[in-house]
Amino acid sequence: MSGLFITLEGPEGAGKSTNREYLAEQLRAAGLDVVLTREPGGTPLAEGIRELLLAPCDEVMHADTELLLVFAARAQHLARVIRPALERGAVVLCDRFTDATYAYQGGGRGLSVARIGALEEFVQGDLRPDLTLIFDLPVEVGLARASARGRLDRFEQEGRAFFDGVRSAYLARAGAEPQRYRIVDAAQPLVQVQRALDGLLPELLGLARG
Ligand code: T5A
Repeated sequence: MSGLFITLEGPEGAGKSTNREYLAEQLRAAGLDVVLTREPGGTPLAEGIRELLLAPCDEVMHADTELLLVFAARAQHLARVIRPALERGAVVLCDRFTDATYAYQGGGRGLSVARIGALEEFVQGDLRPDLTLIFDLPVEVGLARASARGRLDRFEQEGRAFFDGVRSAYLARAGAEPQRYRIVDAAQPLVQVQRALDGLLPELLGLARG
């Protein structure tokens, strides 16, 4: 596939949604075909699965159910959006992908890396992001930002230990494969976060132009 697959990751309230628009604008301004999308979601069917995953629910969702729903949404998203875009040579900018599964279902829920890896292989084959930007910030700062928006979703209602596990899993993955990850300090004021993204642009443009 000739396109470029970039994913944006990080804990709750890290600013991924805010900054994905900014990054997409910069890449489009440089003349690139950019597909901006998100997980869970990205197609009508996968957005339906997202609603199931995020809606607070009286019945406790089993961790395996959650894992399978995440990958069911991903299979649909890959087939309908990500693979076709990469095949035509576009830059796919995706707000969360499988690193979020390792962080939330792995680091947060405690599911094993082997279990997640088996589904990753099944659903994605050898497709992995070319580059992943992790928006990192202290758990309490991200949760305060998310809470300020009002009603909390099913994940945002989790406790501190869950989010500590999420953040640690992201940082461990970045540490284990530094060539694929770039860490952005997301606790800074927005204007500084965007300056940091500007600093990454030459690398992104270089990768996109091959
Ligand atoms: N999930 C997802 C899994 O469990 N497994 C998986 O495999 C996948 C793919 C998705 C949920 O699904 C889980 C993880 C998630 O819990 P989501 O809505 O995509 O949910 O993800 P969230 O992290 O919940 O999205 P948020 O909107 O909370 O976080 P963002 O997108 O990182 O943050 P953003 O941009 O919305 O900003 C949050 C607030 O902070 C402000 C913004 O204005 C906004 O109000 N803000 C800043 N304020 C000060 N300084 C800055 N630098 C700021 N940047 C943003």
